[in-house]
Amino acid sequence: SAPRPLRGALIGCGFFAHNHLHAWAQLRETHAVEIVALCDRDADRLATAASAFDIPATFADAAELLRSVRPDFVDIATTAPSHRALVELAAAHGVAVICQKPFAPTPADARAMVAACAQAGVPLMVHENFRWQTPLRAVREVLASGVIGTPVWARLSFRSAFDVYRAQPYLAEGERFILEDLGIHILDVARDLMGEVTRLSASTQRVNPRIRGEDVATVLLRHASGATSVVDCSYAAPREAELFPQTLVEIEASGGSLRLDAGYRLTVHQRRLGTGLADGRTEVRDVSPPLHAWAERPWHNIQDSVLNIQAHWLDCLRTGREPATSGRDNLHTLALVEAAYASAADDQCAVTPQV
Ligand code: NAD
Ligand code: 89Y
Repeated sequence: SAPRPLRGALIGCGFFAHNHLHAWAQLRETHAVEIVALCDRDADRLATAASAFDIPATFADAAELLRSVRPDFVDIATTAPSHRALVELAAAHGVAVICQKPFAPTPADARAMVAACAQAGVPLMVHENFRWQTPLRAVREVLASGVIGTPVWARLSFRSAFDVYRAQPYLAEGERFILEDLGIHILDVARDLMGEVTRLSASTQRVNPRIRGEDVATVLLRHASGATSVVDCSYAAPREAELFPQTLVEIEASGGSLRLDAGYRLTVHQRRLGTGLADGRTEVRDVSPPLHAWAERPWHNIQDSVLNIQAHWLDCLRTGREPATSGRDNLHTLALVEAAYASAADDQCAVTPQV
């Protein structure tokens, strides 16, 4: 028989939350989920989301929502300063939690949030969705299949001049910008593909004079496996073709290499071993993300990953599995962000990430 629908409530009905709501609506039939209530302190945003998604139960206060609705889980789509109070509130009500990235403004907050959920025995997932992008999942599958052997070197590159400040004006205002907002995703993907990081060094720049934080970051990572990778991101990279929001990937391995190029083109090259021949086998595939009915280019790659991570959350809630990007897991990604800022502040000294 069909499982009982899981009842979710969404807190924070701003710019990005509409993607969460579209994805929850798409998962309604396939994954038995229903968003039963919404919360935002801003009455206009609350009313807009309630009417667009036909969700009549609305609250200005998250505590009141939790008391009266008693959902199975909350999906927190607010910005980082509010995360700790909201996650701890959900834990105090014994409610499972999804929390948007960046999980917390400080490592101490993040640890406290993980501890609060562990003590309450509630699942906690950080909405760290980039590793759920269809093209990056394809890269991961190639590595897991072993066809190119053991990775020794990687480059993950996100370079753009897309005007992210229009929809997200707060990105121009913070002392920290690209590492905390976007680099956090690319560092998480580096962990996912290449394993944990033992040392890193970073250099940052601010090119756009109208923002406060850094908009260019270049990070050199040493992985526990002995592999090296370079994570580079920029929102000050005007190019003939705007690639937002594509992450380009190059990986060299013991038995071949792969490249995820612009336009979601994946090239996998296997070296021919033992034959004395220089040539090998090369396969080129289109690994474009699907364009869901509610999605729009160029955001569709990110929007599809929202659907994928939310489907993963529902599978985990039903089976009791820990989500891939649990709060505990995300402490490692946050440690890379902190280490990168520390290294950049100290003129690229090498830093060991501290979880
Ligand atoms: P936003 O400012 O547009 O929306 C946040 C909303 O939360 C606002 O409407 C605000 O009123 C509400 N809010 C804040 N504190 C609240 C509280 N205590 N109770 C109730 N409502 C509260 O922000 P956004 O651009 O939608 O970003 C939200 C988060 O999503 C950010 O952390 C951002 O980094 C993240 N984000 C993630 C991705 C991704 O791909 N994972 C993409 C874009 C944004
Ligand atoms: O906030 C950011 C994110 O998480 O993905 C892209 C973005 O919207 C702008 O950098």
